[in-house]
Amino acid sequence: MITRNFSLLLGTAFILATALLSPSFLLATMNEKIEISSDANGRLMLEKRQAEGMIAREDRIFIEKDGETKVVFESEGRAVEQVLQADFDGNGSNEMLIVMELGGSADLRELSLLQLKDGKYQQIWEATGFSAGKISLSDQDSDGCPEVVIEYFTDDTPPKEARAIYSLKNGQMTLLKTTLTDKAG
Ligand SMILES: [Ca+2]
Ligand SMILES: [Ca+2]
Repeated sequence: MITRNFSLLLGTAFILATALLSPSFLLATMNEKIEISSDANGRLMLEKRQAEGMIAREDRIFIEKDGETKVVFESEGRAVEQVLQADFDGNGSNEMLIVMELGGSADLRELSLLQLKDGKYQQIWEATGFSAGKISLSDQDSDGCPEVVIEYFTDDTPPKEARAIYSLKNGQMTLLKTTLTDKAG
């Protein structure tokens, strides 16, 4: 009886080892490329990367043109969820709003805004801490440029639904207003 159980155990271990070493398991490492947009400047691509057995994401945003690749953003452990391109300040060129997930129980979002300066994308704003944040763009003050609208939950107990509106004016991202949208409260 003991011998049989032992051989069963060996058999299970063998199957497990085979599964772990098989190419299909190795391919579980995420490496997915998504085209965000494409114009005369090239193709803007998002590459979602996750090393085998790791939780942290090492995503990259890069521009592909004439077979050359130029990395414009690295997520450094965060997962890129959305990349929104719009002319937030009306200066004639599109900024890039990157929405990232930090993970964890609060399901926090982190935002990074990149602006084209001297032909290079540079981060001009970063914000964090929007629990279960949903990010959208709409022109809240009717000046023809979109604002960043963030619907999220506050860290009150119990959490309340809130909305924050950010606007890019004169090179500065500023909080226009925060309102509680909780109907129950
Ligand atoms: Ca702009
Ligand atoms: Ca506006």
